[in-house]
Amino acid sequence: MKIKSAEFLYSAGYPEQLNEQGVPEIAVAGRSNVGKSSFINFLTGNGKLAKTSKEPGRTRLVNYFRINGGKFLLVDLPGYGFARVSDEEKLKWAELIEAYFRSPASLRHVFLLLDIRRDPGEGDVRMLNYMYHYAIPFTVILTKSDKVSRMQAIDRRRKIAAALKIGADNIIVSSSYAKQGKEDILTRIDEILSIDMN
Ligand SMILES: Nc1nc2c(ncn2[C@@H]2O[C@H](COP(=O)(O)OP(=O)(O)O)[C@@H](O)[C@H]2O)c(=O)[nH]1
Ligand SMILES: [Mg+2]
Repeated sequence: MKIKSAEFLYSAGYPEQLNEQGVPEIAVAGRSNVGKSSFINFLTGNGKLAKTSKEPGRTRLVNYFRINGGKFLLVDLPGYGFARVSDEEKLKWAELIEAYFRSPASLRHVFLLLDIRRDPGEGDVRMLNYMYHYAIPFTVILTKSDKVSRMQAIDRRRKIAAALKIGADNIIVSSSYAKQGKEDILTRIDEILSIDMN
């Protein structure tokens, strides 16, 4: 698959604003600052599509992007694990995320992003549990591989696979900065979109 066009469609801040377009959706999840927005920009080849930030925790919205004129949507989910948020905001986040996962008619797959340098945290495990609970297929993407050596990357991939009790072949190593992993991810998207849902 080649991503030829990508455009911002809309944002949802509340469950009522989630709006299925009848087009397959692939969601991008992960803690704030893991590199979700950068990942979307990297994949689509549009550095300005999704807003990236040095300051974590700013995106509280579900952002929808239309790929190749509506072949599928990439959905940038609000991040978790940011320390400086109120309980009220955490609740709001959980309500929005659960509402999103609960109505998965169009949701085909989740890319769960994890920083290659960190062991999976509580929020990551909770996100994984959502996916098991709602039976949503997922692929783990390790981000920021430019921060480690090739040898370390292999080791981190194996360790994270063991920690999550998933197969290492369900984990793709990537770097938006070093432009690593794109072919594997696009191939995975092809596989996801080719699965017959009927
Ligand atoms: N070294 C490195 N930094 C990255 C990479 N991707 C994103 N970042 C940085 O990580 C920070 C958070 O990125 P962002 O995409 O906004 O994360 P989000 O909160 O998950 O959407 C920013 O400072 C990015 O420049 C990467 O592949 N390598
Ligand atoms: Mg973001």
